[in-house]
Amino acid sequence: MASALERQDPAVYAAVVGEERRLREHIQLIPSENYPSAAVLEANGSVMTQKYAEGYPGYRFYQGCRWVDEVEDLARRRARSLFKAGRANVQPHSGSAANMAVYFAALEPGDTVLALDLASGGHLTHGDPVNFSAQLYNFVHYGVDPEMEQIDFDQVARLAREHRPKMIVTGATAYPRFWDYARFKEIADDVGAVHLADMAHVAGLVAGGVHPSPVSYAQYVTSTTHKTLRGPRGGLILCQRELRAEVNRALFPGIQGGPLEHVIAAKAVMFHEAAQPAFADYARAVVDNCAVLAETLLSEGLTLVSGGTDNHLLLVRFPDDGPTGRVAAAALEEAGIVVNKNKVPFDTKSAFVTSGIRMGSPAATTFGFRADEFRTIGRLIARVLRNLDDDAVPAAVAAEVRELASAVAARREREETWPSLFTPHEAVTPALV
Ligand code: DSN
Repeated sequence: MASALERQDPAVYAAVVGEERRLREHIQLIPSENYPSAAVLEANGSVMTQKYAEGYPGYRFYQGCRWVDEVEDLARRRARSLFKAGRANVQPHSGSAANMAVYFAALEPGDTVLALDLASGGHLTHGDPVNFSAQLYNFVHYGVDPEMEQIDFDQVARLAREHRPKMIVTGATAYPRFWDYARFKEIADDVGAVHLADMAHVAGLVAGGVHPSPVSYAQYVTSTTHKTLRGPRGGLILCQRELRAEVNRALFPGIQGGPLEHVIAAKAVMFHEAAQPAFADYARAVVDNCAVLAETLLSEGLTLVSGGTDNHLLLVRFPDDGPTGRVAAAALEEAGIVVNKNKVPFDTKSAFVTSGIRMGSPAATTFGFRADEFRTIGRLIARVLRNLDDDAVPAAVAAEVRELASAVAARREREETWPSLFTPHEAVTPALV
């Protein structure tokens, strides 16, 4: 029996099936993506999408909220317990909304904020000129030092003393090293700033105990829920108990209307999964696999920003006379290896071109790739990058990638690895086969 979607809307159905194939046949190395479990997907696709529930559990503007209250409360409690946080708000639709709510709660327009610059790995919402954050607040940026390509704490301290920011923001979208949150707290305390730790990239590593937690060093912690945490797309705010009322008000009614209760249900499932001992094994494997990928790329002669990685991601820097990130990422996609072009510290090329590519291990580790296979992936990447002028190479590598991915998927299914992932429509819809 064909699915409702297949019968009713073949065009959308075909796109979904195409995406499922891409997710099974290509190697996903974009470090901000992951494969959520089948249970997370089920909650995300549930009837909870239907309900208007403006407000918070127990204080809603609509009747009929018994079950969405239940699920949102569960999500909040699980988030607090997972990260040992004072309070949790699970309503942000995205990381961007989570950051905006914290800015609205803690700052006045025009206030000064100190954050990591985009070329050093900072997020758009950390004061990139094209983003609302830079338009509403006076962002000053710290960066990495040119030698080590790691956070330059002397610069952070100097800029903090010079500009007396009201807030210091930590966290990045492309920084391959640990965050020393304690050191940032010292600097923030020295100048009377509050500390917002945006742990979007490393939240799953924090939950799994393989990256320091910012929670006791920051008044506010924001995150997305779909990266290393492996949940549905969305955002999260954690804060100290006494800051809760302002944060909640800033998000709703300040920024958002009705919460996405289906996504909140899926977040609740994800928080439960992330609290399991097996998730800590997953987080450890993510870091170990990324280290293997880094070692392999280095041994193949590539240059990595900061010389390597402590976490789930790495950045390849191309020399001035080498390929651009745009060309390299496109060639790798043709070879079935999905990465993204990315600026590297002190990059002179635009964000559309770039001198680097970013990749990481969270999604491929969930899919079932192990250390040896990450070594193979590293070699395949190097082969593509060494032969950008040879049109035959991407297709040859793509065939190897398909074979490798299919062997890994078969092993995953045979061993029933936790958690179970999506079942492709081909497997449940005989009409398609
Ligand atoms: N765009 C996101 C990323 O890929 O890292 C930033 O959160």
